[in-house]
Amino acid sequence: MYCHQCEQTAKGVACNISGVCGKQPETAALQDNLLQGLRGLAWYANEARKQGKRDPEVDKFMLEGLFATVTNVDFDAKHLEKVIARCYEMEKKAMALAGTSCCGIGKLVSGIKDAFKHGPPTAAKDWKPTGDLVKQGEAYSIEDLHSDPDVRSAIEILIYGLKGMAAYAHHALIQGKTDEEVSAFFHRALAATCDPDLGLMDFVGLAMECGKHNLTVMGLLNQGHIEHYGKPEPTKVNLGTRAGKGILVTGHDLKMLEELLKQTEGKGINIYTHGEMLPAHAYPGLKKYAHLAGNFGGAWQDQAKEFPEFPGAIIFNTNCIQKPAGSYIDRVFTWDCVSWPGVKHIDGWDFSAVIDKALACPDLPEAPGKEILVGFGHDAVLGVADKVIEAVKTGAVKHFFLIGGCDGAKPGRNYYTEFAEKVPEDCIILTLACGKYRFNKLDFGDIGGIPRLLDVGQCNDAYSAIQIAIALAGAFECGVNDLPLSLILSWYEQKAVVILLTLLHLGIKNIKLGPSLPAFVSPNVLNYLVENFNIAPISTPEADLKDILG
Ligand code: FS2
Ligand code: SF4
Repeated sequence: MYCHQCEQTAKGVACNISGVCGKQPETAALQDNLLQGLRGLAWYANEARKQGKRDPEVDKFMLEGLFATVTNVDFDAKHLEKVIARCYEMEKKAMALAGTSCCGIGKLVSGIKDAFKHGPPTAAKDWKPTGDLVKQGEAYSIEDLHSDPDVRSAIEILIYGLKGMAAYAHHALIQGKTDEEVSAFFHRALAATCDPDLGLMDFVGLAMECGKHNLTVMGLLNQGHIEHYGKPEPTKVNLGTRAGKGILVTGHDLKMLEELLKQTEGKGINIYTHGEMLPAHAYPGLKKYAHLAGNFGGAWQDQAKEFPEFPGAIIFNTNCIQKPAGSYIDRVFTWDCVSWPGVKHIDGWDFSAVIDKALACPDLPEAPGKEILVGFGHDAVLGVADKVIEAVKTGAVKHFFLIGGCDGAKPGRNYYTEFAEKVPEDCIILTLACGKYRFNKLDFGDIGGIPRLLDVGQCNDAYSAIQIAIALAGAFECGVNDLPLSLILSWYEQKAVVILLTLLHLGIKNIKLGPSLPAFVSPNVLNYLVENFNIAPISTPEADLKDILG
């Protein structure tokens, strides 16, 4: 195996024995096999689209297939084999749509010969999942994407961006939102990775375009959430527990939470959020359920420590899952794209197995905890825009810091806690995603009634943070880069990669990124990012604050 798609990759180079995340060589090979299949599928689907033909089933599968390869999502070899089999079905569909036979011979229909001039590289074109899928997967490696390390780096950035965008597009689809241009881009961009004639700047351009489409996708997801659950509003969330049965929901999918809330109503079960589900409490359409009791625990990497302390049932509706310990594995469920071998899996919307498990588990104690504030999406923040603008004009607020992104297990992430603690008292901190658990229980006070810590939401709510920045830039009649706003980002997996691409697409400069730089960014590609966007690795909170505030 050779995987370096996430921040915790072994020795900062690559996981090549087994994954630091728990991914075994067998599942790594199956994911490589799947990616190869998806590239071939994309190539044929892209050819079909050039002829005005598309199939929503193929489009939907592309999201599921890519999502299955995102860090901390699918660790289950049997499940991955099924996804690969489905990929082959979809590829045959796409081939038929494009006018080729499904037998791999590549029978060309007259009139589209030019479109097939190059064709996907042999391996992708002839991809056919037969025999030993692990062995077959071992023959494909991201190291073979291109012989030039810079081109390979740019292709990898594109592929990881597509993976992150697929996760968000999948959530948006569950909310009933899609965009044809985005669906077409998935195929066009992944098909491009099969084109031997493309060079470095082609892939850099496609990566930036990926950032643009991801803004659309995050916007669709935001729209879906608001249409279904109302605009997030500032809301206090209790961090303790209530006496009675409980289910802990972790992940990003709000629709899954809503269905569970409906199905548990009146059953004496309290629902708790974990990790990236925390912002759910701010939506009127979700907080109306009296048994949405509070938030339990912190970010994803603390699950092995925290889950044994939660006596009820636990369900993962997206990443980040870690190997469940024996003390709680029988209470864990995975849903939809998430899978772990030996863990009960649910597809669809019937959560009776989770409910039965929760009812059979011991009660949680009555132990009210501290309350924290969530719900500062763009509508809430811009609702008090006059106050915020006035505070900047009078000098009461000197600077805004967006300290956002993923949390992770590797050392070095205390930087973000220390940074937040050292932010001067006349500055406001915006935060989003799971990295905020490093500091969201600290007291930051307020400036003239504006809380100094504003939780914008989940990682996908980067969309909301962007809307806030654009509105402030409009109010101050300047560009976003001229605002008294600095972005201090933490990355871990591929959703963070695509958010970074979105920020770069918007021309946002001077981002400080940590805790370490991605192993898949080659020195020359890094130079390009530094020269064009002035991206810098984090150093120390003191030095970075001095650099930003002068
Ligand atoms: Fe956190 Fe994990 Fe949100 Fe990432 S819960 S690192 O997937 O997407 O951020
Ligand atoms: Fe290693 Fe991350 Fe890949 Fe897991 S996803 S194998 S931790 S690089």
